[in-house]
Formats: sequence, structure tokens, C-alpha cells
Amino acid sequence: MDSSIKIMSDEELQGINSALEGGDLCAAIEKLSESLKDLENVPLNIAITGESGTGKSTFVNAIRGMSDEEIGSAKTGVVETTKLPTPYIHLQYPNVTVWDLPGIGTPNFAADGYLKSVDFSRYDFFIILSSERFKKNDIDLAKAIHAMDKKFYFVRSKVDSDLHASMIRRKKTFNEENILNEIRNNCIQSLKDGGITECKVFLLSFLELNKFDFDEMRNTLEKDLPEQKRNIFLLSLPNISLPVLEKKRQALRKEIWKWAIISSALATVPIPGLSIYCDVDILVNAMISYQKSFGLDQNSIEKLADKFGKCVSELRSVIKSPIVLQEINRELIITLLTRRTTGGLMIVEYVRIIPLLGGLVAGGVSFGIIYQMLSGFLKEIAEDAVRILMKALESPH
Ligand SMILES: Nc1nc2c(ncn2[C@@H]2O[C@H](COP(=O)(O)OP(=O)(O)OP(=O)(O)O)[C@@H](O)[C@H]2O)c(=O)[nH]1
Ligand SMILES: [Mg+2]
Repeated sequence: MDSSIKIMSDEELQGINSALEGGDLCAAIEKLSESLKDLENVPLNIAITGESGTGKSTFVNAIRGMSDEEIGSAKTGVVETTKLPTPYIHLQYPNVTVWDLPGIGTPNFAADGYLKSVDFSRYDFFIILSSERFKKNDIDLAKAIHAMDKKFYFVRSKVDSDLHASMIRRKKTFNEENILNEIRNNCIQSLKDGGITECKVFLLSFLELNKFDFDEMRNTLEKDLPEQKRNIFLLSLPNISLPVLEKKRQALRKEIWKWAIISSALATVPIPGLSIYCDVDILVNAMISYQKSFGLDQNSIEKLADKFGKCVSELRSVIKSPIVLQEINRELIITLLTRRTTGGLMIVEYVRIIPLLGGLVAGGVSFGIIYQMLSGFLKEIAEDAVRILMKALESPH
């Protein structure tokens, strides 16, 4: 087959085939809609624990892409006396909740009792923070979490402070990598001493979450999560690193065929001037979800500018695509569909090889054009998100 028309991956083709296999279009559509809704419905609960003052509340804010001063952020820097787990719901993905758990660390701390009191079963995984070596309480807690068949990850927080202190105290011999290795080895040793032999420790600064081991931690969590939750986790991450943006693009790309099948199968409206039918409202939803995930609304750009000390206009100036900041509505979609007509026909040739599709979906032509339009939109939006982030990360001249 001509590789120039190999636009869809084999995985996508398999997905389409198995979705439409039984020949029952209604059932297939229902299943695909459910799977798309899962991204907004399936709960993901992340527990943040550790001793008092290790940065739990700061991490809760950072991982939700919030500053410590925003309305709805967790209170930081003060000794919190709450004995209850506090849920912080993700602003864009309300199915994602980050739980600020009560500090561990009273001398007679009992890990079992603690886990029961925080209702351990509701969390998908635990992150145990320490701003020093890991201590007995951290280790006891990790073992108890493991015994309850849940996952935990160790994070060493505040490494920016260690680096800063070393820079002042050891000016001549300062070497960032050596210091980070020292911290890492020291933490791993403290865990080994406590009987935890096989374990990674992620070094982070919650003041600059994009640095140090953030991408490695993201990778690990992503691998450990089941597929459905993995995508939810990825999409909910703050847009602070290029790998995060790339992962989001990949996650969203895999879902395009589902939107395209649903939209073309439920088509009631002929698109004026085109020989295709599609359900435009479904496409509005899909495209709004892309914009939301890449943080390309005004509010998110303002937050990004604030975080990296840039002006909003500076960040906006690198946007190339005329559609990125537009309001997504039916008119925009019809314009985009019109633009994609030629490319769409090309993919139809390819799609026709899939048994069933041509016969089931009201016009393989519609499917092809919608698929192309969504792919093009996602590409443009993802590329602009990268440009904006690169601008934000640029060091001041
Ligand atoms: N330099 C630096 N400071 C941090 C970091 N994380 C947190 N802090 C600071 O450490 C202090 C305590 O942070 P919190 O997030 O309130 O700690 P906590 O674990 O929630 O504390 P409790 O709620 O009292 O248990 C605050 O002043 C934070 O600004 C970090 O990664 N680097
Ligand atoms: Mg706190």
C-alpha cells in the first residue's frame, strides 16, 4: 500500500475493526462514547503524605498547576493541624483529586492505624514526601501501603534548597549533579537501612516542578497506572515540560478515530457545500477538550506567564496557528471541515480497506474528513503549546 496514505496507525485500525466487529453500530457508538467519557468520569485519587513541613500542600498545588495564593489552593507554610485527609479537586478534570493527608510523624505513629484513618482504599497511589533522609515513619508507612496492595513512591522534596545551600557554602567545588547524586544515594541508603531494598527516589523541587526528576517520576507513574487512568493522569498534568505536552498529544491522538466514528455515525446535519455529514456538537466537545488539556485558554496562559515571570503578550506572540485562541463553535468547525476536504478524501481510500466501516458509518467520506480535521487541529494546538512553553522557559536576556 502507498505509504503516503498511511495516516492511521495499525493500533487505530485494530481499534476501529474491533469496535465495529459485531456489526451493531448503535452498540459500537455507545461503547466508544463511554470510553471517551471515561476520561472525564473515571476517578483518579492521588494521596500525598509525609512528615509535617515536607511540602505536601505545596506539592498538591504544584501538581494541580496552581500557585499557593490562588483561591482553592492548599494552605502552605503554616503548621496545619487538620487530622483529616483534605481533597483538592483538579480544576480542569474534576474526576482527579489530589489528597493532602495529615502529616505523619508523632513518636508513637502507627502506620496501620494511619492508613485506616485516611481510608487508604480510595487512593490509586501514595506519594511519600521527605525533605531529608527517609525516616522510620516513612518506611513503616511504605511497608503498610505495600501490605495493603497499594503502590507508593518516595519523593525527596526541596532539592532546590540543598543546591542553593551548597552553592553558597561550597562555591569552588559546587557541582549540581554530584550533589543530586549524593542526596539520591543518601535517601536510597536510608530506605535500605529500613529494609526497603528495591525502590526509586525522585528528587524534586515543588517551586520548580518541571526540573530534576519530574519527567522520570511521570514516566514511572504512567507505566504503573492502568491504561484508562494513565490517560487521565497525563491529561491532568500541568503543562510544564515538553515531554508532558508530547504525552498529551499522543494520548489525545489515539482517541481521534473514536470521535470521528461517533460524529460521522450520528450525523444528522449535512455540511453546507460539502458532501459530508457530521454531528458538529460532538466535534465541539472534542476540540474544547484539546484546548483545555493544553492550557491554551486565556486563564491558563496568564498562569503560565506568571509562573515563569513572562508577560502574557510575550507568550501569545509565538502562537502561529490562527485557530488556537479562537472560541470553538460550530462555525469554526464547519470552516475547518471545509478546509480539510481534499486531505480527507485521501484517507478515505485507506479507511476503505477496513471491512464494515464504509458500510456502517454514514459515508466513509465523512469519517475521513472529520479524522483529518481533528488530527490537523490537534497538531496545530500541540505545536503552539510547545512554542508557548519554550518561550516561557526561555531564560531572560
Ligand atoms: N525551597 C523549597 N521550599 C519548599 C518546597 N516545598 C515546600 N516548600 C516550603 O516548605 C514550607 C512547608 O511547606 P508545606 O507545603 O506547607 O508543607 P506541608 O508538608 O504541607 O506541612 P504541614 O501541612 O504542616 O504538614 C513552605 O514554606 C513551603 O513554601 C520546595 O520544594 N522547595
Ligand atoms: Mg500542609
